[in-house]
Amino acid sequence: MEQSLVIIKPSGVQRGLIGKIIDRFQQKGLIICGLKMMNLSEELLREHYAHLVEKPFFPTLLKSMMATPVVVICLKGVDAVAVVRGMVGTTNARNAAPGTIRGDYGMSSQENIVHASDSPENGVIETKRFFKPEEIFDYTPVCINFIYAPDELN
Ligand code: IDP
Ligand code: MG
Repeated sequence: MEQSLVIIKPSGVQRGLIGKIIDRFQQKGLIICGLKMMNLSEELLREHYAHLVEKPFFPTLLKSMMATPVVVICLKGVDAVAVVRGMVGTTNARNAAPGTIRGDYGMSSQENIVHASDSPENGVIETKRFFKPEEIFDYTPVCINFIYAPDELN
């Protein structure tokens, strides 16, 4: 199964959406294998957003991501990265489809409520970036055979 790293950003924390966002992923059938609140350092954000450090909006993005603690979540599932990205919606929340987290709760490109890994490789890298090994839990929900058919669970 794939891992996806989700961050409930300060925009989601301040807007009181932590519970609603976690609930959506649980209801979908994704398995929560890590969950905690933390403050993000500039050093960690420069690594996490390395592809954006030269962008003009990077200083305000940094400030925004450090405005309050965030909630980091590691989700597990078959094709979890694509499933979670689909549930999150496009970067600019104003254009995000209704039914997605950004589409339902956001009005901004920057203040877009959540982060989600963009590839299976980054799901693994980002989980290691935000969680210690002992903070990730490998367990199987008792209802696993009602989430997936046997042939979907390799
Ligand atoms: P993603 O979060 O949808 O994967 P990325 O391009 O990886 O989008 O950008 C990371 C984050 O940087 C976005 O979620 C958003 O908070 C911020 N960001 C991206 N593009 C812009 C922009 O044009 N203006 C302001 N903030 C942006
Ligand atoms: Mg991204």
